[in-house]
Amino acid sequence: MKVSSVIDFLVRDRSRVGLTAMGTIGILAIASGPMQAANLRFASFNASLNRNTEGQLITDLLSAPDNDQAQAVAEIIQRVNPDVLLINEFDYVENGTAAELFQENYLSVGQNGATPVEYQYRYVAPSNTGIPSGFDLDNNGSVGGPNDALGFGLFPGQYGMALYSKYPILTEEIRTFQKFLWKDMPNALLPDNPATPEPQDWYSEEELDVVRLSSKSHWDVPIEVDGSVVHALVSHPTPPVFDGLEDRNGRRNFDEIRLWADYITPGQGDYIYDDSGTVGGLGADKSFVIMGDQNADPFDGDSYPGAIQQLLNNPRVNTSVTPSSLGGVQQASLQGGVNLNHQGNPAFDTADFADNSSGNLRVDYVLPSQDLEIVDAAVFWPKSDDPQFPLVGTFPFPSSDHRLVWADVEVQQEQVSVPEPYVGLFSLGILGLVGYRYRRKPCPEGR
Ligand SMILES: [Ca+2]
Ligand SMILES: [Ca+2]
Ligand SMILES: [Ca+2]
Repeated sequence: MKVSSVIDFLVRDRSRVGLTAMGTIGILAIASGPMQAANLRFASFNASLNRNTEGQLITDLLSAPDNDQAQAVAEIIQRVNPDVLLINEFDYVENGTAAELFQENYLSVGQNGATPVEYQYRYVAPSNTGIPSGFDLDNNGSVGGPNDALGFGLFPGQYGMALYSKYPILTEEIRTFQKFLWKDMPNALLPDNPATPEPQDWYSEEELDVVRLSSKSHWDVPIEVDGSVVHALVSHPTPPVFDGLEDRNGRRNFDEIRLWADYITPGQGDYIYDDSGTVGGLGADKSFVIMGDQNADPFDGDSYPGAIQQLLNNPRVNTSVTPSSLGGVQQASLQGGVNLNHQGNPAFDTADFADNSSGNLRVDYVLPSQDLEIVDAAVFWPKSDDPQFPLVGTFPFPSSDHRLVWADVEVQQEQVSVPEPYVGLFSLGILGLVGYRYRRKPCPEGR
């Protein structure tokens, strides 16, 4: 369209000129306005809402809205009031029934005077836990049971995950990595059977065709925040213990963490395929928050060397603020044992494990991308004289052996960008309006 005809088009009809000009001014005002930021609280909580039999979680959440443990978990969530919340150890139930019941019967009910918290958006998906592999994966001479499942579990979906959000989840763009095979990771740390001379032969060729990397699942869940998108990268790598010299769980834990490290690193994620067959990692310009119980402490415990450093030392991960608590420091001191020999700062601990084995560790993480400024962060672990201390307590725990971890991050609202050809067109619209008014001004209305 020629410039003259554009102006002609704009001035021909006065109402059209008015609307066009108003729209133009409005859009230009947004485009030239200051960048706005939304402050979002992301939280990761291994809430121990798993049960030992299939369906028990439904029974607990449905028929007993006064289940003590679920109430304590709900009150912690209400006291912290996250905008986006990952719950680890939440049994997977088809159609999200358990996640819905937990919202309705617990989160939507003010616990102990706390304000209810409403999540309009939820996501759950199947977990590898408890799915029979058909093989003797733990090499104990028999097939079956939780150790031979695709992920440790007594029934399919035990120890699953649930994601709750106050902001819209872009469901169509979710990627899951439940079925990614461990052997398909380049230079995978596949375990070795020390009794044979061949390397990395704990699993047979036939077993490697079914052995999945993720012990539960890995989800990339894009969340829309006022026009911007933040990818929640959530998972729950297997504990690096409960195995033998072959260290199959420690090695799997390392590679489960590595999947996200490669996923966010430009050029490193090309081998990764999701459950719908799409290949590749996360774009270098994408914002993300990695959340989950990674079952790896930077200094203490039994994880494979460097496991969590794959994320903590990744240049794309923002570690400017480490979530901390006063209660973690106090409990490490009170509980003693191996805690006294730990290298890590107990203020960063997120789990209260037995003090004659691993002791209290930092295993739960909320790790934003570098472009998301961390405004504040903490571990919900009050000191023993705090009125909220009974929510976390000491063993046997009223809620969970893990503590909720949160971080407040600033998400820049997407600047409204007008494609250049349209900027030109809108500018012409204003010129047209000016010209129209200039020409019309001396003339009486209705001529
Ligand atoms: Ca077995
Ligand atoms: Ca061997
Ligand atoms: Ca402890």
